[in-house]
Amino acid sequence: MTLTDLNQRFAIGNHVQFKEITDGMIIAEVANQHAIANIALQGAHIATFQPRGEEPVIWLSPHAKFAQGKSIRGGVPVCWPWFGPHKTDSKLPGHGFARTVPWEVFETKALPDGSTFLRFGLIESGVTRAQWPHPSTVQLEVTVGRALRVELVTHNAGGAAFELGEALHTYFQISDVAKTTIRGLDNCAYLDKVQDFARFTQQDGIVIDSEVDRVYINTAADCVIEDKGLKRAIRIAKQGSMSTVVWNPWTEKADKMGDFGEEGHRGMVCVESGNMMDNVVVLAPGEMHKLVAVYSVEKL
Ligand code: TA6
Repeated sequence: MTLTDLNQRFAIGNHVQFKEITDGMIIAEVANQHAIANIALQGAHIATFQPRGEEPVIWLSPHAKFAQGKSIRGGVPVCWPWFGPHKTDSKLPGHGFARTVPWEVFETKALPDGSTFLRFGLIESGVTRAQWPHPSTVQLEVTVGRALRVELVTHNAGGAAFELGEALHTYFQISDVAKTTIRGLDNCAYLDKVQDFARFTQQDGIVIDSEVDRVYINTAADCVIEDKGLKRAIRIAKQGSMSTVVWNPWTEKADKMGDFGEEGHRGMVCVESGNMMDNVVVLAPGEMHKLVAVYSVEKL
């Protein structure tokens, strides 16, 4: 669909407009009384979200590359239909292919409370089918309001069950890691990627003073990012998710990745709602699975 077609069919006054940025990348610009947001059609990737009168809630690297087939550093990358490395084929992309392939717009709607609803669907192709032979659909439903609600909906359209790994790999903007504590995972078991996935149990809040890369399992709990610098807390509420990943690459890893910017890792933390490792989802034929995350700001 061309940019003109997109705007003819799905633009909503000055609430939703589609723009081409670089390299043929198209984004949906969303602006309403509650918030502003930008969503790239590639990967249905929410790149920014900022409630009016607040600092941005979602972090986007100043060095994020908006290029065809490349993952965008920051925002809400959709990890699907697997999380982390592919189980058997190391040549396949980490975190699945969904975030780097084209998605299409199915629906946009101005809601009665002034929020904006958008629904996207992954466009199947030879590229996706070669990596994922299971007949299935995946859609992302986004509601931009005072809070940001994201729903990742998978449907097994085939005749055989498949195993699904997934996550909303969300980067949150913070004042500084030294002023931030992540709460909600006390007494929760986790696998520590930094220590070869050894298993531990979380005691108290999570303070980040080195690389943190942990998969918390069997938890449906909300998380709260307490940011003393911005005097705010970001609440991450979720449904249909039994795993939470907490990640900060710290200096060495961030420098190696090359798209965090100078000390960029200090201004972000990933708290990712998903289902992976012990919590992968087995979807029976005809079954649908919904992963929901809602991001909201509270005063500290
Ligand atoms: O979610 C944490 C993680 O799995 C880290 O281990 C690191 O690989 C991160 O994802 C970033 O992955 P990406 O492919 O987006 O660079």
